[in-house]
Amino acid sequence: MTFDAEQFKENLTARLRRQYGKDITQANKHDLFDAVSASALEIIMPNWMNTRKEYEAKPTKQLYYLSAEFLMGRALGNNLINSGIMEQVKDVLKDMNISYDFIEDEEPDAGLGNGGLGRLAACFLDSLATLEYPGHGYGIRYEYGMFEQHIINGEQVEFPDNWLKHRDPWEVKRSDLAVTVKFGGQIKYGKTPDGQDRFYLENAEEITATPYDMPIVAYGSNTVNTLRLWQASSPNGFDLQLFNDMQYHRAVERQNDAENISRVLYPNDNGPMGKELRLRQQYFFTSASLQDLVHHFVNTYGADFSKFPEYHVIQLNDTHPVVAIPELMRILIDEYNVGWDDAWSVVQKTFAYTNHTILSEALEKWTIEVFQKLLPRIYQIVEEINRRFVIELRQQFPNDYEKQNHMAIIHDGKVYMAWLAIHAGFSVNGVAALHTKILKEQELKDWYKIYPEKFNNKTNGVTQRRWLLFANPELSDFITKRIGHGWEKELSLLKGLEKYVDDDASLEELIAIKRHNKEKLAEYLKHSQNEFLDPESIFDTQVKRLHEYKRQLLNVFHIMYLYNKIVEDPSYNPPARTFIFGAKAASGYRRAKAIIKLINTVAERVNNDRRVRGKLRVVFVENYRVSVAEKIIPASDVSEQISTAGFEASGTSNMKFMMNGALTIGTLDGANIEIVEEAGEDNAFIFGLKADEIVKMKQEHSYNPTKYLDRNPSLAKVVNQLVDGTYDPSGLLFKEIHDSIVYGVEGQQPDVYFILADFDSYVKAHEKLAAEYADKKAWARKTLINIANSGKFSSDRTIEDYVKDIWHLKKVAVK
Ligand code: 26Q
Repeated sequence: MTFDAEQFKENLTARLRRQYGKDITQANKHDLFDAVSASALEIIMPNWMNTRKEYEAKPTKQLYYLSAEFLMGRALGNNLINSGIMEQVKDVLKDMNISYDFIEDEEPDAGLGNGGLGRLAACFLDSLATLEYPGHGYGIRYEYGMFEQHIINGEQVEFPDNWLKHRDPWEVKRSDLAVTVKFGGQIKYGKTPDGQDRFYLENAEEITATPYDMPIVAYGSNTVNTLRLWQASSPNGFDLQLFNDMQYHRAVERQNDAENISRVLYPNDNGPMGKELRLRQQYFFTSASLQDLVHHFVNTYGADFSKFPEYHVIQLNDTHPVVAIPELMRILIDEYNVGWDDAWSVVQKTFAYTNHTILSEALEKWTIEVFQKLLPRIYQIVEEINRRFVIELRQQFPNDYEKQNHMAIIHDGKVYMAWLAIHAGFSVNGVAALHTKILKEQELKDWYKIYPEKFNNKTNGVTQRRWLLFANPELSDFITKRIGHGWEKELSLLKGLEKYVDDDASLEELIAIKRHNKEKLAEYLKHSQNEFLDPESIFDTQVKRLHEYKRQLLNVFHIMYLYNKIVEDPSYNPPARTFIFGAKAASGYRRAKAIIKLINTVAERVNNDRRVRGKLRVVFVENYRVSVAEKIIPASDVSEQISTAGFEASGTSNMKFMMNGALTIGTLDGANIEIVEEAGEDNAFIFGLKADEIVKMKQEHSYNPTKYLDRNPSLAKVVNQLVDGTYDPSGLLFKEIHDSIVYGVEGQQPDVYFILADFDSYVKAHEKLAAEYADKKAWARKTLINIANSGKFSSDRTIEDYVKDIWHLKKVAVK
C-alpha cells in the first residue's frame, strides 16, 4: 500500500477539525484514536473498492460465513499491520508528538461474540482475505456486545458494553442496501399483480435491516473483504398519532421493539436459551443476508437460480443461522416463483454446516408454538421439508419407529435446527479430529449412517497475524531474525526454528522475551486492577469462558491443595507460581458464578497469607476479552487446557498459547490431541482420563467420586474446605459446589465432569511441570519446539482445508 505521510497528516487534522472542531493541540485521546483510524481507513478504502470491483468484474464463487457472532476485538493495530503501514503511521504520529501506544488503548473491543465460536469467525475472515479468497461475513450489529465484567466483592457483576458510545470509525453505513424482514402475520394464498398464485403474509410486522460494512484487510495483499452487520429499526419511526395524543410511551414502543432485535448479544455459550427474541435475531440477520445475496444475484445474473450455487456457498456457524435454509426456499418459491424441487436442489448445493459442541443441552430446538407464531411461512416450509424427509426415513428404517421419530426435523413438539442443517446441507463438519469422530460415532451416528459423504473434519486454527505478529512483536522479531519473513503467511515455515533448539543464545533470548512480556503484563495489571505479579514466578494461565466442563474448579482445587501443602510443610519449596484466571460466566449460570466467587475467595486468602508469600499467588483478571488476551497469552508460561475429555470440541486458545511459547498442561481433548501430536508428548504435560474411558464410565455408571475422597485425604480436605468455614465462615457460599461434586444436586450425578477422578494425575502433571521449570534452558527448549511445530494451527491452514473440501473457491488477485 502506498503511504503518503503528508496526506495522512492532512486527513488526520481535517477529521479533527470536521468531527470535533479541534486542532491537534486540543484533541484528546479519543479524538486522536478516531482521527487516526479514519485516516487509516482512507488509505485502505481504494483497495476495498477495487476488491469489490474485481469480484464484480470476474464472477466467481464467493463464500458467505453466516454467524451470530464475530468477536473482532480491536481493529486499529491489526489493520495497520495487515495493510503494512504500522511503522509509517507511528512515525507520522511521533512527528506530531503523539504516542501510538497512548491512543491504541482508546479503542473499545468489538466484542460481538461470546468466546471460541465468535473469535474463530474473526480469525477466518482474516485468513480468507490474506489468502485472497472472496469470502465475507454476515452477522448482527449488536448495539451492546459481550457484557463488561466487574468483580465486586469477589463476584461477577455485569455492566452493559456500550461499545458504540462514540462512533465506530471503521464501519460504513449502507442505507442504500437496507431490506425489510417480516415477522408474524397470517399466511395468504392469492394472485400477485402480475397474475401469479403465491403465498404471502398479511399483517406481518415489518422490520428494516440496515447493513454496516467493516473492512477485512488482508496481510500483504490488496484484498479487502467485507464483514456486513445488520442493524434493526422500525420502517415507520414512532407513531405520530399516539404522540399527538400525548401517549409518549406507546408512541415509541413500536420503534423500541424493532430496535431491540439488534440491541444485545446473548451472553450464553454452550447452553441455549429458548427465548423468542433470540429466534428473532437469528431470522432477522439470516433473512436480511439472503435477501442481499439474492438481490445481487438477480441483478447480476438474472433469475436462473440453477446457477446460484456456482456463485455462492454459505457456511453456517453452528445452528444459529440455520433458519437461512427455509428462508432461501421461501425467497425462491414465494418471490421468484421457483418450483419446490428446483428450490430444494439450490439449497442442497449451497449450505454447509459446522458443529461446535457436543453438549446435548446446547443443541438448538424451538417449540413449534414459538416458531410458528413468529415465522408462520418459514414454519410451513420446514413442515414440508420434514414431511418429505419422514417419507425417506420410513423407507430407510421401516420398523424403527423410534428412529423415525427421533430423526424427524420436527418431533416432540419442537423444531430441531441441527437436524435441518444436516439434512438440507451438503457438508457437516466438526472442529477437531476427536470432535468429528465423536460426532460420527456417537452424537450424530444415525445421521452419519444415512449421509456418510457429508461428514468431514476441519480442525480449527487461529490467525498468526493477530496472535503472534501483532500480540507478540518481540517473539515475531526473534522468529524473523532466524527464518526470515514468510511465516506471517505460511506458518509451517516455523519448523525452521527447530535448528535452534540447542542454540544457547537463542534459548537465552527466548527466555528474555518471555520475561519482558511478563513484566509488561505485570505493569498492565498493576494499573488496571492494582495487582502485583512477580515476573520471576511461573505464569500459569487459564483464560476462557467459565463452564463446568472446562473445569476451572479442578484448577482451583489444585491451588487449594498447594496452599494447604505449603502451609502444612514450611520446608516444602516449590517454584513460585502465579495462577492467572480470566473468565466470564453466562449471566444466568449460577454455578459458574459461584466458581468465580470461589476463585476470588481463594485468591484473597492466598494472596494475604504471609506463609505462602513468594510461593503462591492467584489473580483473577477482570473483564477478559480479546484485547486482554493479547497481553496475557504472550506472557504465559503454562497453558491450562483441562476440560473433561470428550467435551471441548476443539479449543483455540490452546493454539494461541502454543505459538506464543507456553507449555500445555492438558487432557487429551479437542485440539489438544493434535497439539501434542505436533509438539511431541514430552513437550507438554498430559494427564487424566481419555474420552473413551469417560464414555465407558458413564455408560456403566461405574463412576464413584467418593472413592477418590476416601483414597486421598488431601483431596478430601480440599473438598471439605468448601464447607468447613475455611474460606467462608457461613459454610453456605460454596455448599452448592461442594454438594454437586460429592452428592449430585438437582437430579444430577455427582461430579458430572470427573474432577475427582482426574485430580491425582493433574497434581502429578503439575509436579512434573514445576520440577522441569527449574531448568530454565530445558524449559525454553520445549517452548521453542512448541513454537516451531505450531504451523498446523494457523487458520490459514484451516481455510485451505475448507476451500479444498467444501467451498471450492478460487483466489482472486486484486490490483
Ligand atoms: C445459542 C442459543 C441461544 C443463545 C446462545 C447460544 C450460543 C451462543 C454461543 C451457543 C453456543 C455458543 C458458542 C459456542 C462456542 O463458542 N463453542 C466453542 O467453539 C470453538 C470454535 O469451534 C471451539 O474451539 C470450542 O471448543 C467450543 O466450545
